Amino acid sequence: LRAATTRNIGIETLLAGRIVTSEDSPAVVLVDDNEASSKIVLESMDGFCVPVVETDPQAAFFRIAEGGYDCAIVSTGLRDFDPLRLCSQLRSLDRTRFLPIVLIAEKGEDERITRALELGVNDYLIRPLDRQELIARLRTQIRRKRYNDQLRASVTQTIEMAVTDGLTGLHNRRYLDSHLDTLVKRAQSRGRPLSVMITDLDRFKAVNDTYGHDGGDDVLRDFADRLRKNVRGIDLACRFGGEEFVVVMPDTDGETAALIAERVREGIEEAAFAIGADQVPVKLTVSIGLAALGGAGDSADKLMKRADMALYEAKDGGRNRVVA
Ligand code: GH3
Ligand code: MG
Ligand code: MG
Ligand code: MG
Repeated sequence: LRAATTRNIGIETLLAGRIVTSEDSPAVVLVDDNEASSKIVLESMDGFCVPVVETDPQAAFFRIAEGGYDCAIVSTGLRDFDPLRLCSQLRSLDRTRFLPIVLIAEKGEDERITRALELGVNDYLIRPLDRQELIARLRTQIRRKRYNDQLRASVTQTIEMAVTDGLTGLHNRRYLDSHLDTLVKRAQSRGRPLSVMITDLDRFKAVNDTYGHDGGDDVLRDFADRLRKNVRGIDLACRFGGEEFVVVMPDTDGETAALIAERVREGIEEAAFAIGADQVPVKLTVSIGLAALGGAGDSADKLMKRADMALYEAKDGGRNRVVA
């Protein structure tokens, strides 16, 4: 019990960024500055889990904010700090917004309990503690928290899948459609440049005809990787469809975009795409259409149309070229 109350319990695991929790050993923080009362809580929880004890609410806040905990137990007995302030701090931080908080209050603290519940405290117990009840309530909170965590993770995953191209891992057209407008309006309102490039592989049908659809897929994956390496983190690269890709480049004027596009074109011309298990080297070229955002009357739609027209000109002019 004494070892459990030292503040550094589990800090290595915490710093390693992965507190591994299982149904049998939940990660719980007990915030209580009174040795006698925290001892009672710890004893009540013996066999269920070994909480980390924080006597200082601010230190508790920073520890909990690191993440990885299943539940916080906050005692109202804290001398120099309003425990409700800690609760509201935890509720206002993204990382701890959904952390279950269980309040342990004294008899006659009804008003405080009501306020705590209004602040988003999940449950409370009144001293003297009943061991069975304490564990039952914690177990319910922790189970619900883990279920919600999984639910949130799977919703996030579903959303990611819906806006990701399965073949290349780049964003898909749906993602572009829902973000281009925003990027354009942001650039306009800030008076910043923005450029768009559309790339289309030359004679790609011949790759499919010669090496099969799987061979074509290998090339598309490889091309996407090369494209990704040639653009910045803030650029939005996506697979527009088939063998067409679009890169939206915020804060990039037409001149700079032309340099980037030329770098991409040259890189593809010099590259050998490896197809299949035998890594058969295949040479390919790419045509690129460019457009830069114009004045106030311009729009995402017009911008894309100009880039598409430029791409058409690049094809028409003999392929393997950049047209702005
Ligand atoms: P160009 O653009 O130079 O005019 O010639 P192209 O042969 O590339 O012409 P086009 O754009 O008409 O053909 C694109 C081909 O890309 C047709 C289609 O079979 C192929 N394609 C589209 N999506 C995929 C895909 O996901 N995988 C593979 N392997 N091929 C695809
Ligand atoms: Mg095409
Ligand atoms: Mg085409
Ligand atoms: Mg093509």
